[in-house]
Amino acid sequence: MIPLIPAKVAGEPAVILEKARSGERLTPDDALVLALAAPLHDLCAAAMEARIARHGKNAYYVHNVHINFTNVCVNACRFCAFFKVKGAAGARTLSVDDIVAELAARENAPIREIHVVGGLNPDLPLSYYVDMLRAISRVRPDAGIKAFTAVEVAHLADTMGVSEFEILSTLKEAGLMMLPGGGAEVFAPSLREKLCPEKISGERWLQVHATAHGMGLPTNATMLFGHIESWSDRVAHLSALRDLQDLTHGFACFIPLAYQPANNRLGAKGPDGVTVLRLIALSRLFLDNIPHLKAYWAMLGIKAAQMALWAGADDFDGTIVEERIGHAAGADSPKGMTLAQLRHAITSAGMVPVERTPDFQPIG
Ligand code: V47
Repeated sequence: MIPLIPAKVAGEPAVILEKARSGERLTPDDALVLALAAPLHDLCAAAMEARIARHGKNAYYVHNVHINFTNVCVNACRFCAFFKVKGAAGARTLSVDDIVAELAARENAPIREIHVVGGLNPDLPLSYYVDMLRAISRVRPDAGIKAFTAVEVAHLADTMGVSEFEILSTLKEAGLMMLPGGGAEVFAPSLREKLCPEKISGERWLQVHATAHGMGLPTNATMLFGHIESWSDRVAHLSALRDLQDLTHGFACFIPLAYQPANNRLGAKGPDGVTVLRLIALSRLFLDNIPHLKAYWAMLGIKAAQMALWAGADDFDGTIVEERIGHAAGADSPKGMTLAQLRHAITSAGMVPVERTPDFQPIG
């Protein structure tokens, strides 16, 4: 059942969709009306027009690997099934040599992006991160390194007693190309209290991204959805991203992350297919200043991700060898895809596969 729209945001979905079509910016109240009351087909059709105007039928993808260098984390987020307490069974931290060996094992693959994120492991000094970046740059000079969420950057700043600017400058100097969008979750403080009470606030997450943008480091942005948040919380999150983007223009891509419910302490159930499409479409219409919108197949599943390409998404992420965070929480997608499988998923959805770099430059 579609929830009732609060009287203060009551408006005509058709009028609001017309407003979007004419290029007028949607207000958060407009977005809430669309989320709650626009017919799914109309919402997706308008988002599709916006997507076609920006990207035609291109669906971008990247040949990438994921390196999760440590699962040890002091944050213990309730939705996370990936983290381990230090010393617990299954806790593991890769050495820089392990990472080099992992990349060397794929030396013939024309990888363009190395996606690196880890838990907040207090035993790892800043020098470990710097050595890692230098080593990756040395063994894969042809790939861009997208590494370390704002949460990790803030953690390093706190443990080193220096500013986030200093941490980012050091990492950039060592080869960091851009920041991934993880750790944003949902910005609403009352939800963070329940989801991830130990994690940095939404304001601080935004501040780290603003700092990165100011230094010429592009970043992505995520939102974890389909757990205990409401449409108002989702719209407020999108609104905070749009406001920052107006100031910095540094976000390359928005990535709605579909919550996976297994093996964690949160116990909510994850989004259904209609919620996925509504959120993708709404994001395309509302985030008029963020160029790309990702259908992250690892969390959505390949079929829903293909559908998302028809609801406004233009990016299919990558080969992702291998995804661990969603799979620890029960994602039933493959852990990685070959380039041929990835291209096939895109072409069979009726889109045109375009290979890209981490910062969304088309290749070839
Ligand atoms: O920050 C944790 C999320 C994120 C669960 O920037 C979960 O290109 C679903 O941010 N169900 C990490 N999600 C992944 C991420 C990402 C992935 C791909 C590309 C990019 C990019 C960024 O995963 C975490 C958290 O929000 N997460 N647990 C879960 N149970």
